[in-house]
Amino acid sequence: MSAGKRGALIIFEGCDRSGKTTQSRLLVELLKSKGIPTLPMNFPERSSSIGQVINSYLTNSKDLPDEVIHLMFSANRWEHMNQVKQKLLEGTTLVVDRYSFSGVAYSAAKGLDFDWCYAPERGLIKPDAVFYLRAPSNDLTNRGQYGEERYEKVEFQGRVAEVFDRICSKEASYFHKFDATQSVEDLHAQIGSITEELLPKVATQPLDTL
Ligand code: T5A
Ligand code: NA
Repeated sequence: MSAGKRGALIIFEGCDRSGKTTQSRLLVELLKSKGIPTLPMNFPERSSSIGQVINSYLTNSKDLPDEVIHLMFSANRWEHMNQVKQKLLEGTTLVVDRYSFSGVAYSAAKGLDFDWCYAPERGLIKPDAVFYLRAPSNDLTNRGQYGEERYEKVEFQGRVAEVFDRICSKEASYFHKFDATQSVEDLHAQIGSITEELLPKVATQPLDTL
């Protein structure tokens, strides 16, 4: 890509099994097929030492106070920020499965204060677009492997969805909300065309922070 043109930071958000991984993989394939430098990422990034603690928490082998695991999820994003910034400035578009909004939604759904949850996310690179895959939690329980991790309970997922909705209204300028019960192909077509319109627009804009 020519000098001065940056990549876009694109995020997928939504409840467990809403289809984020499926859609982010398809979007990465589409952009790559058009010759656009693109990399997938996901949070939590479970391979770092912080990520390994998060993984043992999520798989129920380790217990931590709600505040502590919240800050670890945030620290897991912060430890990758230099890399994110460098890739974007090099012209690589990043397609990221979950980000700060999952951090806020899951912790606020447990009863932690919304603003307290948002505070450690301030200063992270602001996404150019968030694709929010929304579905009633009852519609997601029959999808593969539901129920194996700590948060995969219908009632809890309902509260998570309420916080995602609240964030979506507050951050409406860059949130795109989709009915996640649509077919994989229909969702991909809509997400692909929004992304292709977005990339040239943001390429000359400076990076912003949350
Ligand atoms: N968390 C995360 C926090 O609490 N704080 C944080 O800061 C962060 C970043 C792990 C957990 O961590 C929490 C949230 C999570 O509970 P994770 O590793 O991203 O997060 O794992 P999950 O989100 O639980 O699970 P998935 O990522 O596997 O769900 P996806 O990616 O939303 O769904 P996907 O694409 O894997 O699809 C699930 C199933 O549905 C089918 C797929 O084939 C698959 O079988 N499917 C569809 N079926 C019908 N119609 C469609 N449109 C479909 N799309 C996909
Ligand atoms: Na996922």
